[in-house]
Amino acid sequence: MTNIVTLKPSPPLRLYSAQVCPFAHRVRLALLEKQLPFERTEIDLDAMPAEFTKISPYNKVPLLQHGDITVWESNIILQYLDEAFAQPALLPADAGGRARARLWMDYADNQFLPWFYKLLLEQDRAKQSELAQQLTQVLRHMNDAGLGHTAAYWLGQELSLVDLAFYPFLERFTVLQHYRGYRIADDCTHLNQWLQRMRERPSVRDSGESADYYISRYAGYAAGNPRSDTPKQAGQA
Ligand SMILES: N[C@@H](CCC(=O)N[C@@H](CS)C(=O)NCC(=O)O)C(=O)O
Repeated sequence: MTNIVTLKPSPPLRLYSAQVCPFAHRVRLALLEKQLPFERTEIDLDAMPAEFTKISPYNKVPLLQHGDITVWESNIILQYLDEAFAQPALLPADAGGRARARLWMDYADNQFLPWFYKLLLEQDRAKQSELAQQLTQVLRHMNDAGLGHTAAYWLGQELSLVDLAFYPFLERFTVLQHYRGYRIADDCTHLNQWLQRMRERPSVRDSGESADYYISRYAGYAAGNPRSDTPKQAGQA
């Protein structure tokens, strides 16, 4: 007897995004890595349309709609996509590995990116130099504990959600270099090699922007006037 399996077509994916936003960039990367077709609505962060604020509980991008499911918060969207679309898997199969991945994703949001925003927003030269040192300590931890023992990516030979949670911010370090003279230390060898490896991925090439784009879009941040609440909150953390 033949078993007949009926495959239900997946409803379309719609991503509300903003090109400049590193959190939305995470989600675009995940969709590209999983080769999922999606419709994209670009949101003007300075003039959010009512159609978006009606469905967005925090009035922030990214927000994903998948049929009648709405998901927001970039790291939650990444995990949703990995569970809803199994291949290629972007989280380890075992509970310990998944916990490790989630701890690094939490580190990206709560330990790493506040320093990026603090340094970018700070106007006082002496404080900038202290913040640069603190950021370097965080990067050294990522270099040693995150990447020091792996062959290619954060969790091993395969790309994972952890790589996608960190990468968009590292792509925007060009802004720290331009406005604050900050460079990732040469002796963060693993981090620099990982960055190079990420830049070679088609998903990164297809979703990224030029240094000039970021430098112009982040000029207000560097002058201490971010357009979004997140950098202000991170800067106060
Ligand atoms: N924790 C959120 C942060 C998202 C976020 O801050 N998005 C910014 C753009 S990068 C935004 O939509 N800001 C609009 C506002 O604050 O008015 C996530 O991970 O998705």
